[in-house]
Amino acid sequence: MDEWESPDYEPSLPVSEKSNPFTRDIDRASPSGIVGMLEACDAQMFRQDRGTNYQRLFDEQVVTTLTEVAKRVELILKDPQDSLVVLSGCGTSGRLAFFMASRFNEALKQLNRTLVYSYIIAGGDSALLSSQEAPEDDPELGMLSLQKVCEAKKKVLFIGVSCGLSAPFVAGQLDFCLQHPEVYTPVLLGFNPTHQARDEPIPGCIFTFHSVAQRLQELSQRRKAFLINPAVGPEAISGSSRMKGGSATKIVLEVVLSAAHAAAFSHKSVASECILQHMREYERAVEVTYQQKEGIAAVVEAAGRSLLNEGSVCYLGWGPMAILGLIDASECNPTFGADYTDIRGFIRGGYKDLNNNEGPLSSLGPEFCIGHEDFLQHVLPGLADKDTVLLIYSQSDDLHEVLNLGRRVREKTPNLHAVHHRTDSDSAETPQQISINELCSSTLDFLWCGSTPATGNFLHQWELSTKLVLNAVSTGAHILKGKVYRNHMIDLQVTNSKLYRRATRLLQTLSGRAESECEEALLKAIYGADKLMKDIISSDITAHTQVARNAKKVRRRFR
Ligand code: S6P
Repeated sequence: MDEWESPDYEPSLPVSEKSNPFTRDIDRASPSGIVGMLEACDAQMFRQDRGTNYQRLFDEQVVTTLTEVAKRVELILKDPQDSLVVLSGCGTSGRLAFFMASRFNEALKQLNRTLVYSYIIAGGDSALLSSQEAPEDDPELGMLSLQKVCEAKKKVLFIGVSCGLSAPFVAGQLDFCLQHPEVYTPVLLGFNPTHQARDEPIPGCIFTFHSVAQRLQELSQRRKAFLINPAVGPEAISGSSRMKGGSATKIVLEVVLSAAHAAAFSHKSVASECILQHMREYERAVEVTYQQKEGIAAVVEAAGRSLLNEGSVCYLGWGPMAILGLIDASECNPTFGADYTDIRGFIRGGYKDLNNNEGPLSSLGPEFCIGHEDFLQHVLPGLADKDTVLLIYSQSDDLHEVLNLGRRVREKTPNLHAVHHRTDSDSAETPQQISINELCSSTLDFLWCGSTPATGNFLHQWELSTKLVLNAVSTGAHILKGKVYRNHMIDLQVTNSKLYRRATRLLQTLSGRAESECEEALLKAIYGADKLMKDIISSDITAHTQVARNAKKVRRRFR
C-alpha cells in the first residue's frame, strides 16, 4: 500500500488534493531528481489495488463500466441521427474534451461518417488557450451551454469530466441530464471516490457535486448513468490535475471511444479484454517515455535556466501533438502564476489546424496568436540565447518544414531541443532527420517498437508520451524557478472557489494556524486591508474570488 492510501494520510482531503509523499522534496531536487519523482507519480496511475478501498484503473468494475459506456457510444455511431456525444469540462478537463472531440470527429470524417462529438469548455474557446477559472463555479452556465449544444437532439450521451469531482459547472450539467433522462445519459469521469466528491454548497443550487455524484451512483446500478472514478493517486504538485488527472482522462476517453469506433466500423465487438489491452499499451507508453529520463531532465534544465534568466520557452509543434503543447503552455498561468510569454505553444497551421468551434481568436490579443507564422513574425526576431525552443514532431510530419524552422531558430539561440516520435518500421533516419538532430542540443528520439493490437497505430501513445514530456518540462522549469514550495503551488491566483479553499489550506499547512485565522489572513491579503469590515465578512466566496481575480499579487499579511 502506498503511504497516501492509508486512511490516516491527510484524511480530510480527497485524493486529487492530497500531497504526494513521493514529491515532498521536489522543490529541492535536481532536474533528473524531478523527472524521477514524476515517473514514480505517473506509475501510480496503473497501480493495482492492494487491499485498500480505492478503485483503480485496471479494476474489473472500472473496465466493465468503460465497456458499457463504449457500447453506448457504439449505438450512437451506428445510428447518429438526432444523437450526440458531448464531452465537457473546465480548465484542463475542458481542453481535453475539445482535444478528444476533435480527434474522434476527424476519424469519423475520414470514414465519411456523420460527426457525433461535441465539446464544451467552461469559458468558451478562449479557455482552450488561456486560464478562465471563474466559469468553473457557474452551474447554470454549464447547464445552459449543454442545452444549447444539444438543441433538437433526441439522444445524448453526456460525458462530464471533473478530475476532482468538484466543478459546479459540470455538476449543473449532470443535474440537468438527471432531470431529462428521456434524452440524456450522464457519464461522470473523475479520479476521486464518490464519497470524496465536493460537498460544499453551490450558491443558488439545492445540489452539491457530492449529491449529484450520489444520484449518479444509484442510477448506475440500473445502467441509467455511469460513474468512472478510479483513483490515480495524488498529483506530483498538489491539486495540479492537469498532470495525472489529465493523462488519465485522455487514457480513459481514448480507450472508450476507440473501442466504440472499432465496434461500429470494424465489426469488433466491445470487449473488456480489448479495453484492458489498450490500457496496458498506455502503461507501456509511460514506461517508454521515462526510459529517456536523462534526456527529459536535460530539457527541464534548459527550460528552467531560461525562466530563471527571464527568457522564454517555446513549443513549436506539428499536428495533434502541437495542440498538447498549446494546452500545456496555457496551464502555466493558473498553476505557477506564469505570464503567457514564459511558456508558449505554437501549432503549424494556427487556427486552421486547431479547428475549434469559435474559429480564429487572434484578435483577442497576442497570447492568442498561435500559428508558426505568428512565431516567425512576432517571437523569432526577439529570440536570444536565454530562450529555449522545443520542436515537437513525428515521422508523419513534413521534415523539410521542421528542418527549415529549426535552422531559423538556431540562428538566434543554441538552445534548440526536439521531441520526435517514430516507429521501428521507419527506423532508418532520413538525411533531414540527421540534419535536425545536428541542429538540436538535445533530441528525445522515441522509437516505438512492436505493434499496437488495440488501435493499430501509435498515435495515442505518442500523444500521451508528449504530454508527459511537456508536463515535466513546464512543471520542472517552474520548480527550478522557485514557483513550488515542497510540492505545493505557491503562486496561484484565487480565481475560483476550489482555489480559494486550496489557498486557505496552504496557509494552514505552512503556518500551522487554525483554518479561520488562515481564511481571515487570505481575505486581508485579497482586499489589501488590515482589518476586515462587516461587508467583506458577510460576502460569499464568489465575491472574494471576483476581487482576487483583479489582484496582481496577493500581498503577505501574516504577522
Ligand atoms: C489543473 C488546472 C485546472 C483544472 C480545472 C478543472 O491543473 O489548472 O484548470 O483543470 O480546475 O478541474 P476538475 O477537477 O474539474 O477537472
